[in-house]
Amino acid sequence: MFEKILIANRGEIALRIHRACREMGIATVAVHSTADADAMHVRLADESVCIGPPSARESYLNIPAILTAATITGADAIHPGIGFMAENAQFAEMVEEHGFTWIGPTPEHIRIMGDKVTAKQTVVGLGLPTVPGSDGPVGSLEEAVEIGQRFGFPLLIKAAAGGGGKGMKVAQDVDGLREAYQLARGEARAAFGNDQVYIERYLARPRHIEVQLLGDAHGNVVHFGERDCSLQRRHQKVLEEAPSPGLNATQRERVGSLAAETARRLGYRSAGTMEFLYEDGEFYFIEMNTRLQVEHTISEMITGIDLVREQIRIATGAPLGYGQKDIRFEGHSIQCRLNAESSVTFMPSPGRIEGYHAPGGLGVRIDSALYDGYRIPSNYDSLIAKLIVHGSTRNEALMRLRRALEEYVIGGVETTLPLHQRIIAESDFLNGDYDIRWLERFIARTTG
Ligand code: MV4
Repeated sequence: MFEKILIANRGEIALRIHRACREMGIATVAVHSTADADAMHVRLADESVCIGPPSARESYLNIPAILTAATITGADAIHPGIGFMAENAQFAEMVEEHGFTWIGPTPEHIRIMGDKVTAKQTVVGLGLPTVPGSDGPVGSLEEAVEIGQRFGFPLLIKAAAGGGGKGMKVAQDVDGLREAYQLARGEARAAFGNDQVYIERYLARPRHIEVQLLGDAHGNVVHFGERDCSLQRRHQKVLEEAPSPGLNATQRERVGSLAAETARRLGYRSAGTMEFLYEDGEFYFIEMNTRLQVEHTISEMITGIDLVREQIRIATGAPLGYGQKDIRFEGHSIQCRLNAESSVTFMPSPGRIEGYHAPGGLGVRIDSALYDGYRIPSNYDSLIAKLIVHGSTRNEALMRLRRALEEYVIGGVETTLPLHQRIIAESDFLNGDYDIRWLERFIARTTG
């Protein structure tokens, strides 16, 4: 087992990883920017190293500084957390070249899934259903028009280097396609330095269903069920739940085993997530995330398994030690992401926390690095806390969520807490009747 892990991240996820390390008797090294000198992830870690100025590019993305911090502290392994270095294949390689263990998937798997065209071609080859469309990159306008004639409209043009919704353009007809094709390529070139695009049939009202996976270095893969992440605003997830209220037991079993079987054929190692769109009873793979995710928590709540501990064990070469049949699914879990931003305009609201009371009690979990007096820097993501509830049924989880949201006090900054209160009062949400369009429509309808 590792004796010391460097956590190359900040905020709630750095704390989350620290907690798993602490339970396993592993010492932790925090890295931080000058803006985070007083951060909770630095306070709790056994050691800390300042790796640069506030700008993420010069600190949390600063490869030489992170590797130097690992060297001088004598860390055995590096956990990248979420974002920053987590899906950087070159960094994963450098970590290993410098003699540290990378707690994550192989650089090869990170690379394959980082290119959405290669990812799609790879999983199609392994038998996963995907959205009908181009078989690969679409290199010319003529080719795009030919696909339009073959598949019909509406179509969606996506950037190969995209993901997370960046660089997508909808086309309603051939004229729209000509325009969207050029626009999409231009935007992709500007955003990613790669103007490769591909085309899919546009699904109008799907749900976003993703499956949590874990693979070990011995070819074993298990899944931890699905999460419904349809409630998003501008491609940022807002509220997630597991299991999905939109699937029955047969559909649930189908998407779970499809994902696990594909990951097994890939030889996938570590934590990963396969994302699907679900419409009219069909699942379509869209992307795979080769990292831990912010919403891994709700899969932990319904299975009782610590996914970060498992990631660490797997990185040592240990086998999973259990199979799919050993994973027991119990109850329902919901996560609300609390951001330091206005719940009406969504403008960021950094500043000092004045007055902090976190809810607790049965079935309530808070993953947050907040404390009273903490100053939220303006340099990073606005996620400040995750409120996670668990209940034996969806109704029990909702009952606890309503109570916990009422109890939560985060003073001094604006947060999205009121948005969550409004969402969970809606009958569509209570009925589990929503898709990827629902939240933006709800916000438009209720805030004008
Ligand atoms: C789609 C789609 C409709 N049809 N693909 C958005 C982010 C990226 N991961 C994939 N995305 C979508 N791909 C086809 N063929 C609609 C979306 C989409 C979306 C997906 C999941 C959750 C929220 C979303 C919001 C807008 C668009």
